[in-house]
Amino acid sequence: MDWIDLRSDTVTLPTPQMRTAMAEAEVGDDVYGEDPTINRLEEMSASLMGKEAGLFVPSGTMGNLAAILAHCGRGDEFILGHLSHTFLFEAGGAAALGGVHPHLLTNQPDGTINLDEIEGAIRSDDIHFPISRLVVLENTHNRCGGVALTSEYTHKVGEIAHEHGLLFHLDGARIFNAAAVLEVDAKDLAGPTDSVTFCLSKGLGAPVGSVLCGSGEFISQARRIRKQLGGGMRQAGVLAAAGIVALETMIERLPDDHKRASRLASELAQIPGVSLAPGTPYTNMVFISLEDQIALSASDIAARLKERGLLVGVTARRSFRLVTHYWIDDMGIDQAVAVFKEVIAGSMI
Ligand code: TLP
Repeated sequence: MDWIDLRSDTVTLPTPQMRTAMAEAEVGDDVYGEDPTINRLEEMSASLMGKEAGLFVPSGTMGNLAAILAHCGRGDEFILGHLSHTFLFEAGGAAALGGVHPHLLTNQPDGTINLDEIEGAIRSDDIHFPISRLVVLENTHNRCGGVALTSEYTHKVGEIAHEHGLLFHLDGARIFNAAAVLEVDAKDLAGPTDSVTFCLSKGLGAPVGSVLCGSGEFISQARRIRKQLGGGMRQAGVLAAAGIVALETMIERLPDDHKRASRLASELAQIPGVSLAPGTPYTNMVFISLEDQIALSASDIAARLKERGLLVGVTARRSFRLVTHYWIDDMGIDQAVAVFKEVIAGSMI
C-alpha cells in the first residue's frame, strides 16, 4: 500500500540528493573531532543560529537533555511549560539522569508562558528552595498546535532569565518552521538564548539528527555530556551529509508544508462531525477533533483510516494531529480528505 503518513514530520524519508551525499560523504572519527562532514554541519548550524559552536546529536531529545545537563547541576531547577515536549515526551531524562527538578508553568494556548509567572517562579536565595538555573521554551510549540513564538516574546523571556542570572534554552526542533511563518531569520528567534536545539530529521527531512548550538565553552561541556550519554559517534559524517543537504535545500520549501496544512484544515472543516482546534494550523500541524455525532473514538477512527492507507496521530480520546511534510504533495492532501470523508460518514450515530 502507498501510505499517506500524516502522523508526524519525523516520518520523512531522505531525499535522493541526501542519499547521494550520504554515499559520497567524507568521514573520520568524530570522537577525535576528525569527521570533516560533521565539522562542516556543526559550523553551518552554529552560523544559522548565530552561535559560536554546534554539536551534532542523534536526536532532539539528546540535544535538549545535553543542554539541560550542561546548564544545571543536581537539585537545580528548570522552568518550562506544562505542555512542552521536554516535559511530556522526553522520558523525564533531566530528572532521571541529571537530578534536575522541573518547575512547570502553564503554557498559554499560543505556546507562551506568562512573563510575570516566569519571573514569579524564579526562586529567592533560601535553603528550602532548589536553585533556579534555567528557562526552557519551545518553538514552534508542538502541543500548542505548532504555533510559533515571536522573537519579541523570546527576547522578553531572555531578558527576564538573564536579569535574574538564569540561563535560557530553546527547544527549536522546528525553529525553521517558526522562522518561515513569522518571516524572520532563525537567528532572531535563537538570539536571546544561551543554547538552542534544532532538528534535521523533522520537516527538513534528514534521516537522523539534531544540532545543539551555543557558546564555544557551552558546546565543549555539552560534548562531554553527549559522550556520557553514549552519543559520541564515529564516522557519522554519513548522517551529517544528509543534514547538510537538509539545511541547503529543505528550509526554503517549508512554506509549502504550511500551505498544504492550511488547505487540509479548511477541507477537513467541511466534513460534518469534524471540528478544527482554534487557530489551527499555525504551521505544518493540523489539530482536529470529533464532534458528538461521531460514535467512534479517535483510535477507532484512526484504525479505519489506516485500513484505507491513511496514517494520523491520535492526541486524545477524540482528537488527532495531522502533520504535513516533504512527502505529502497536493494529491496526498486530496486523498487524505477523501479517506477522512468516507470514514467519518460511516461513523455517524
Ligand atoms: N516530536 C515528535 C514526538 O516525539 C512527539 C513528533 O512527532 O512531533 N522537541 C520537539 C518540539 C519535538 O516535537 C520533538 C519530537 C523533539 C523535541 C524530540 O526529537 P527526537 O524525536 O529527535 O528526539
